Amino acid sequence: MKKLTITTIFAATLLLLASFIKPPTKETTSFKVSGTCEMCKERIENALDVKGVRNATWNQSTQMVSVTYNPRKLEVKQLHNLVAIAGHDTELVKASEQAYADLPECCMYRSGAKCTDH
Ligand SMILES: [Cu+2]
Repeated sequence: MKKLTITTIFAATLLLLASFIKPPTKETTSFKVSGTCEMCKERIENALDVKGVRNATWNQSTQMVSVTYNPRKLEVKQLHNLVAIAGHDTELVKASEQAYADLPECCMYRSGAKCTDH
């Protein structure tokens, strides 16, 4: 009987420890993403609309995107890559020349473009 109790306590302790070691399923990260307008905002946020991302919001005036994601499914670097593939430079990953060239003219943030009509 006593042995059983000790085994139970041991198992319970292990379970408790395991629950602490497990990484969380929700984390929020913020990083800089270059863009010029509402169209950029939509493009950036759509690029981050993937499995494992709960919410992504880009702020035009601060040039920062805030992403709430599941760190068990995605790594921060992948979030940067998704944005870069859509044509926008992040503070870690630069968009390829091709991806950048595919942007509408008014979204070409590298040349200091500013959209005023939308
Ligand atoms: Cu734009």
